[in-house]
Amino acid sequence: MTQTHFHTCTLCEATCGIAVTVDGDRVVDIRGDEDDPFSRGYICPKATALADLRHDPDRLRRPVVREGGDWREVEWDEAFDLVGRRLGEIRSAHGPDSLAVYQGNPSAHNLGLLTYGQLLFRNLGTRNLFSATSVDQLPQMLASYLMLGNQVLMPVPDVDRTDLFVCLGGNPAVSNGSVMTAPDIRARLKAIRARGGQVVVIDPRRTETAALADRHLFLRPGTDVLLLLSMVQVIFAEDLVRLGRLWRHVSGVDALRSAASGFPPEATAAVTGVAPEEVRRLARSLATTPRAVLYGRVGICTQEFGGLAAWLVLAINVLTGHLDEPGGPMFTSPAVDMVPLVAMTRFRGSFGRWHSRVRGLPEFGGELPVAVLSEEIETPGRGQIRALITSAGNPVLSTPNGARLEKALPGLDFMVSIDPYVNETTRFASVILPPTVHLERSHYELALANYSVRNVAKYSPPVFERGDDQRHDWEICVALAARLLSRAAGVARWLPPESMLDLWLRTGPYGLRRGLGGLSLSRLKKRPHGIDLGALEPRLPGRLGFRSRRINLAPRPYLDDLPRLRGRLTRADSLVLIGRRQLRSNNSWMHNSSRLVKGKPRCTLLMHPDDAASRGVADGDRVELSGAAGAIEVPVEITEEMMPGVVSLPHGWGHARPGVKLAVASAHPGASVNDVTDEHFVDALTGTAALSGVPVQVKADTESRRG
Ligand SMILES: Nc1nc2c(c(=O)[nH]1)N[C@H]1C(S)=C(S)[C@@H](COP(=O)(O)OP(=O)(O)OC[C@H]3O[C@@H](n4cnc5c(=O)[nH]c(N)nc54)[C@H](O)[C@@H]3O)O[C@H]1N2
Ligand SMILES: Nc1nc2c(c(=O)[nH]1)N[C@H]1C(S)=C(S)[C@@H](COP(=O)(O)OP(=O)(O)OC[C@H]3O[C@@H](n4cnc5c(=O)[nH]c(N)nc54)[C@H](O)[C@@H]3O)O[C@H]1N2
Ligand code: SF4
Ligand SMILES: [Mo]
Repeated sequence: MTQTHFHTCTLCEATCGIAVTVDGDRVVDIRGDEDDPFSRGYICPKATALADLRHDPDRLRRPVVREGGDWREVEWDEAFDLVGRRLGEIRSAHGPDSLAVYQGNPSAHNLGLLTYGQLLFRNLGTRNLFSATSVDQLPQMLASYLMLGNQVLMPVPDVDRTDLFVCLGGNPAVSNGSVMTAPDIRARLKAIRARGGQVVVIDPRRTETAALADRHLFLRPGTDVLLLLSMVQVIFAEDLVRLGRLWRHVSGVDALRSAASGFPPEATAAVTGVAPEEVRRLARSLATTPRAVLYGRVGICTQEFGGLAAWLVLAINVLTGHLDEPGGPMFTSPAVDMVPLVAMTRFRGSFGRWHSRVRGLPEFGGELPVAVLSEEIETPGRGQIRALITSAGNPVLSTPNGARLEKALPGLDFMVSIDPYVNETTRFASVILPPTVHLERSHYELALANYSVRNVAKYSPPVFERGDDQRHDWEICVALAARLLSRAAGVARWLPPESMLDLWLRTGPYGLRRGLGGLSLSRLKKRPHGIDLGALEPRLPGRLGFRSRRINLAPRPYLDDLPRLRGRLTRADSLVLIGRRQLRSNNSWMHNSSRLVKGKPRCTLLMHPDDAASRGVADGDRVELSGAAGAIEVPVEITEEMMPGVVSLPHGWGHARPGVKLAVASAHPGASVNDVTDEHFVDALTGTAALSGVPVQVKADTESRRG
């Protein structure tokens, strides 16, 4: 007997509805849920791999303890007691900062980790909290904090109503959109052009999104800040500033004008590669198109001037009057609304409250940049990290100079990983606590519903009930909290995260108290395909975090960072590296699904024909790619889609490492780009890793070519 259940794919931010057909405890089919009002049946090839995750023989189902080179299965309570005892001992002997935490990307979709995970990790009392934020969206959160007064108040492009979508450092046609939850983004981008609007892509590679666009401009990696300053200069010089409805609430206009005045397009074109007339055209069309949005994403964040670039993207949207207007960057009205939930708390944001011990990089939102993790483990002294908890992360493959981290991890006194796999990172753990996987737990998109192009709400119960021998992420976190947090120790019974969700729904904007459908968990459960709560609506100035109800266009930390640009204007790197995402790949952790890795090897270095010719490299050759941190060997694909002087390699590969228990991934290993990226190459303002624009060399590998 087969049965069909409705759920949501969370492998990326698009949150597509899925219909999962099961026979007993097997998945027999996963397809798009035609009745999901948001995704309307759309899925990409990754959704079906959720079945592979469920059935993967390599996946751990019970806790394991490392014994020499081997793993021994233990009972859950034995594992929890061991972890509680060892972490407790280390904390007593060396203080709370001797414990560190790294939280990875899948945490963002995980109700249990967003509730009890946060509760556990944030209350350990350590300053050594790390996450994927500092290899990702940190600069965008900082801009929201410094300019709008709340780090979670990040705007979302209103793609469905815009007439001009300018995409800087994002490739939504492949990533399926980020800080822009929008199932079937390709169709939404095509619709812009179909209604007479325009899509413009600015990217060092002519991407899959560029293929859908009216125009593509090449830009030298890491120079967005100069392009953006020139656009600001033009907007002021040509009298194109239109603050619109929010004019009373905007401060810092003059300071922004003078900050940009020294950067006319003629002064930056040689460095950015964008011609002055293109900069002017871009600034004018953004300023004069009534419904327009400048969208910046991971490419503008993970680079040397990520902080400044994220500031200027938001500032330009304000200057041109598009922020919080239909077709512009807007704010959501989600059923569980993070903005008021965090407004009165520390989660509203913080910056530079403390600095990392060894290198002095700043805290942001209670976390330190992960680029300092290795040195904080290696460097003796007070506050040295001696124990590490990783949760839903794989920093050996996903953070700069992973090779150094991989050498540092064995030096820890203790490490515990909450993760279903023995992978490149967790193989160093003393104990691995494997949670249930996606289809085995309930789902509500607590965080990402705040960054969605429509207001939507959806709850899915688990497709499969967890086995008695399994634990959810939240149960693991609760068990550890009971052993590690004194305040928590007295609490005998914990409520499941659903209870918190229900409370938030009921007290939220659509909850019982305010009428309007009276949303609650039980009402949501009756609508298994989800509920559409309508298009985005103007939310400012009400949501601004500053008591003054102001948007600050010129926060001090940015102005103080500008002098650093002088060095950039005079530097010329001969060859720089950028990343690349691929439709069948999901960061580092879905390569154990045969259906996603089959076909040609994908961990290839893209290179422009001129760069290849000058190095004597032919298509398909294996080359040595080296940077400050180290060297790897990869095959080359020669293509004119690359800007000359720029090469591109995807991240998340490099599975041929001893001890990794991923049979399929290890047979399609690729090499890790983060063995080449440099942990010292960061945005000095924010500490965000500069994974783009990394200076590299490529050498023809004559040995392997012969072989
Ligand atoms: N060079 C370069 N490096 C990059 C990037 C880049 O563009 N270029 N991108 C960066 C970005 S944007 C990100 S977000 C990071 C991602 O970096 P990470 O978050 O560190 O890495 P992931 O590959 O997402 O690893 C996810 C881990 O979570 C586990 N996992 C999956 N689901 C669950 C779950 O439900 N519960 C638990 N407990 N564990 C689970 C998986 O087995 C895997 O070990 O990589 C960054 N690194
Ligand atoms: N299929 C798939 N989808 C994913 C993921 C995945 O691994 N695979 N990862 C998910 C995650 S964790 C995230 S954070 C999102 C990210 O979503 P996006 O931000 O859309 O990510 P990318 O596809 O990496 O796009 C970044 C773009 O920036 C360009 N770029 C690089 N350097 C620069 C620069 O200096 N300036 C400019 N202007 N552009 C530059 C790159 O060429 C690339 O086209 O994707 C998510 N979706
Ligand atoms: S685009 Fe693909 S990976 Fe992303 S949520 Fe939809 S089906 Fe899942
Ligand atoms: Mo990410």
